[in-house]
Formats: sequence, C-alpha cells, structure tokens
Amino acid sequence: MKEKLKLYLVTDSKILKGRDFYKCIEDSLRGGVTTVQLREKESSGKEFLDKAYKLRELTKKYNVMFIINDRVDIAILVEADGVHVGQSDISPLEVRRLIGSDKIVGVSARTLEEAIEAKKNGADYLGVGAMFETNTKLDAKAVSIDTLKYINENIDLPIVAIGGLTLENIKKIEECNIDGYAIISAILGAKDIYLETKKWIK
Ligand code: TZP
Ligand code: MG
Repeated sequence: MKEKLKLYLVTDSKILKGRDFYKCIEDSLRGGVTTVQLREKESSGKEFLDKAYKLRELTKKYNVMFIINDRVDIAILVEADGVHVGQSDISPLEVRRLIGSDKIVGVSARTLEEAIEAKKNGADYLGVGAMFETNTKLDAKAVSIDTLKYINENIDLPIVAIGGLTLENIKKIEECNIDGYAIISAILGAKDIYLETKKWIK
C-alpha cells in the first residue's frame, strides 16, 4: 500500500488545456505514477463514468492503484480500488459500508483531530494539504509543514501530501518522512508529462 502511494496522480482535465485526457494520463503511467485518482470536478456524471471505465482499464494495464474521488457509486460500477473523500463528503464509515472491507478508503485531513477521526472511521490512508500555494483548488486551505510532521508522527496510517507540490519545494517536506506525494499541476501541467513523471520518480 505504501509503495503504491509514492507518486499519486490526481486528475484535472482543465490543467491539460485541450490535450487528450487519456494520452496524458497514459504518459504519466508510462513515466511511473503509482496511483491515479480520478477527480474531475467539472465532468457530468456520464462523462465521469466514461472516464472511470477507461482509466480502470489503463491503470490495470500498468498495475497501478485506481482511486475515485467522492463518487462511491461510480467506484463500485467500475471496480476501482478505492474512494477518496474530504471532510465535507459522506463519512468514511458510510463509504466502507458501500464499497466493502477489501477496498481502500482515503480521507483528506488538515489537523490531527481530523486525522484521528478519519482513522477511527476506517480510513486506509490520509491526504494532507494544501502544503503550498495552489491554483488548482481555489478553496484549499493551507497546512503547515509542522502540522504535516505532527500528524505523521502521531497517526499510524500512510500519508500523502498534496497541494502546490513541485520538484523544488518537496525538499522542504522531505524531513516529514511521509509516504507519498499527490500531484496535479506539476505533472499534468508539464509540456512532456512522461519526462516530468520520470523526474519525480527519480
Ligand atoms: N486538495 C488540496 S490541494 C489540491 C487538492 C485536490 C490541489 C492539488 O493540485 P496541485 O496542482 O498539485 O497544487
Ligand atoms: Mg470530495
């Protein structure tokens, strides 16, 4: 599980500026991302389901974990590996009741209290952020590096950091010893997604 969280790509087709969605995601898979989360805030249900079926196939081909943001129904339909929910979404407990004990539930947390609650409610991993300034999620609230470290030291769950991560600024959070980096723009905004992903893997 920890291995699979190392380089966690979150999708947002807006960042692709018209480039082909599947080609871009496949470039990142060839480059070595270890998880793909389908997160398309502007897709209709129909578009989201279509993308989910196609990414399920692609992630299988590359033996990569496939997580769906929010839409438990779609995760069940396409047999995704799991679901990721935030603090204002349905509780991890309810997600678990729907998707079953063999699937993965990821939860966003910004404080130790939220992290403790998420673990109590059956979370398998946590996403913590936004660590740095981001233009991708406009309502993202900042989390300090000290808080990331504090959560990681006090919670026995794998943790991925998210929010404005770049190859430069991740040096600032290396000391926190977390399990992975979750990224949108630093990979999907790159001109050559394949080469950029390889740089992250390195
Ligand atoms: N949650 C907190 S920040 C964020 C999400 C989904 C956006 C991350 O995108 P980027 O482009 O890597 O900053
Ligand atoms: Mg959500």
